[in-house]
Amino acid sequence: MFNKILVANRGEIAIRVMRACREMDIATVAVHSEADERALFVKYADVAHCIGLPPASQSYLRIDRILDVAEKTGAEAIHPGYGFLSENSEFVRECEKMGIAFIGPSSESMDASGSKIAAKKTMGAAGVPVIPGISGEIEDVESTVDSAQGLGYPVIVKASAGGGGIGMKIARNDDELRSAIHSTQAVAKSTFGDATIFLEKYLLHPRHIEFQILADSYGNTVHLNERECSIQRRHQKLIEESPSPVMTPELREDMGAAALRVAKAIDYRNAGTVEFMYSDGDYYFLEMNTRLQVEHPITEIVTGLDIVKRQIAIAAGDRLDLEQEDVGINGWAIECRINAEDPLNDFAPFPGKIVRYRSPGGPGIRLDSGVHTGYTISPFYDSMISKLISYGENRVEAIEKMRRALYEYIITGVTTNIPFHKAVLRNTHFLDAELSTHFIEDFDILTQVADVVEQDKEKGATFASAIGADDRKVAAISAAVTTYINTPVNR
Ligand code: MV4
Repeated sequence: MFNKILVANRGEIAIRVMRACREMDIATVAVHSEADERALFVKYADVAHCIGLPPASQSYLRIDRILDVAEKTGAEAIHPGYGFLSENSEFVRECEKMGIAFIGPSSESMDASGSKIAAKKTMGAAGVPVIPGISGEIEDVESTVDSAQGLGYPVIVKASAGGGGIGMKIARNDDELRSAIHSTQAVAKSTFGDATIFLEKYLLHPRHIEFQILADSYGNTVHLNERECSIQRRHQKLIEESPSPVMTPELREDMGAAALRVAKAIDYRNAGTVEFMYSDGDYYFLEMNTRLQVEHPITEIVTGLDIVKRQIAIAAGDRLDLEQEDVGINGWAIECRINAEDPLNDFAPFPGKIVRYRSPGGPGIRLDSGVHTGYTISPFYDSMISKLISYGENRVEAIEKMRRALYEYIITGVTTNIPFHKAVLRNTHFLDAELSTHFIEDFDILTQVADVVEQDKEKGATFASAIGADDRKVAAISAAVTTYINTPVNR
């Protein structure tokens, strides 16, 4: 096992990884920018090194400086977290050159999932359902328009080198398709330096369902069931849950087997996620995420497995002492991403100083965060404050616990999306698990967010009124919102 690990990330995920290290008696090295000098993850680490200026391009993305620190401190392995360098195959190759273990897949597996067209071809050949489409070289627009008619409108044009929906365009007829091809090619060229595009039949109301995978270096691969991540906004997930409300044991076995074929097709090692779109009983491979994901805690809760510890053990060459039949599902977990952003102002980021901070707790609550009273949320990085996770015996109990926790959570000084989560957690379509990637627009959630803000104000329940008050006052305010919290989930 490793003696020392460098964590090439910041915030809550850096702390999450270092917690696993501490339990495994592994020393930790933090690297940080000048903006994070006083951050919690820097204090949590055994040693910390500043690697540059606040913009990520001058610190968290500097492969040379991170590897310098690894060498200087004698770190034997690097955990990349998510974002930043976590899916950068050049970084993996540089680690390999220096004899430092990268806690993740090989650079080859990473590259194999980089090109969407190539990945789709590989997965189709491995017997994994893919969305019907056209993925030859698209050169002649008119012949492409002809073949799109065979597919049937609407179609979606995507960039092969793309991700996160960048450049994607939907077309409902020939004219729209002609302009979509040109526009996606232009965006793909300017964003990724690669104008290669492909076409797919556009699914109208898909759900986003993903499978967590663990694979060791000896060909042992298991999946840790699914997460449903349909509630998102501009490809930014906001609420995830595990298991998925649409899952049946048969579908899980089928999709789980497909996810394992995906992992095997690219000789995958370590933790990864296979994303699918699901619509009316059919599912299709979307992409493979070759990293630990933000929403991994809900899987940890329902499976009882520590994914980060498993990642470290796999990277150290341990065997996965786990068979598929050992992986169970115990209860239900929901994650709400708490962001410093204003849902009523187009979800604009709201960086600033947290004046008052009181975290929720009690039975069925896990909070992964890297902030505290007096902490300043920097405009240089993403606006996530914490991940609030609730769990119970079933979905109803997980919802009740989440509602309670959302009303216990006090964050003042910055605007947060807590009212958004309160609105969703009482929306009847959410309660009925009627989810899709268009959930927010389809069910007019933003109007309900405005209602929540208004009602909380009327009841004095926003907690803003509790600034400077003692905890007894806070408790009294809590009591004022029990009506909301106790609205029956089963109607
Ligand atoms: C789609 C789709 C519907 N039909 N492809 C968005 C991110 C990119 N990786 C793929 N995406 C989509 N591809 C077809 N053929 C709808 C989306 C999509 C989406 C997918 C997963 C999670 C959230 C999403 C939000 C909007 C659109």
